[in-house]
Amino acid sequence: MSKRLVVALSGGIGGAKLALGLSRVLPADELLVVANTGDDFEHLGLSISPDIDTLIYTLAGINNPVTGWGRRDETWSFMESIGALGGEDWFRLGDRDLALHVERTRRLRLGQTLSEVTSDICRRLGIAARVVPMSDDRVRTRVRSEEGWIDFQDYFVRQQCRPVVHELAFEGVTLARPHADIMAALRSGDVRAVVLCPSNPFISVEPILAIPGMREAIKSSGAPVVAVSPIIGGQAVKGPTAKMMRELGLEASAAGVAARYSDLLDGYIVDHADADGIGNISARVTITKTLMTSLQDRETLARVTLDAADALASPR
Ligand code: FO1
Repeated sequence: MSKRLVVALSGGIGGAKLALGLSRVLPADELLVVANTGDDFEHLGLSISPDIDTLIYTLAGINNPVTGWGRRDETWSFMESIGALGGEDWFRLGDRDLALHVERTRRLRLGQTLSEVTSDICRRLGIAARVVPMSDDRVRTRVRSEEGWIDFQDYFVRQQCRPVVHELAFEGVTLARPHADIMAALRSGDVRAVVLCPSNPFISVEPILAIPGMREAIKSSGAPVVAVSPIIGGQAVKGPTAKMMRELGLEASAAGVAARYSDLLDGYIVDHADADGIGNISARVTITKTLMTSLQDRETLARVTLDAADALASPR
């Protein structure tokens, strides 16, 4: 049996872009996207899963192309009204997006798991690839700044990443069980590649890798592990990756991200802008254009990533 399943770890907007590219170059039953849930939080009495939603809106083609998160063609009546009532309006919830949070919250309260809800929503949105939360157990990324420990979305959105990050913690991760479908896939002996999407390593990928058993299952899957650098020219395409790396005392570079993944990587996809400084990492480096602005870019980067994995898998 030829290895045919691609398992992609994704969080944030960059991750969703590559996941879309992968979904367009692979048959639906050959892609399983593992969604980060460390960014989840309770807000306005709702259970909100930003990285799951960014992923499914993107895969369904209804994401907001400007922000990357939330839905396109949105209206904001709810936000205007909640603000007028003195409610919290710093986390922007469009009217259509709000329906998803309300319905997810209702189902979770009925005892459905996050993955059950996610799977049904994907079906209703016509998404054929499998999207699986990293765990159905609660994991929450928290940030220690000058003012002590704060919730991730408070840091990322309400405070616009201004606080200096001294430490990150994934609350609950040591007790979290990796989703059974992910472990079954990784143990199937059928995995073509494990792809670490171009997301912020700290907030989007490491919560997934920190789940007990996940790293080991990836390493023993027999599949090449290929990461796509989220840094281009020493900067993150979006978000606080480079700032966070500097504040955490790490080299804010493509090589710095590779060092974070250290022994896990077999392949690393790096932008031309970072080709010089990448020489001496152990993973096999592929230099390409990693900035994804068009749909074609997403598909091309997905193909380059899969080709790199296939080259690593085939005997030299
Ligand atoms: N990010 C923002 O910078 N501002 C927002 O108001 C905001 C609202 C929002 C609503 C729903 C959703 O699924 C994501 C949203 N995000 C917003 C993005 C989110 O905070 C981040 O994309 C992830 O948590 C980090 O990757």
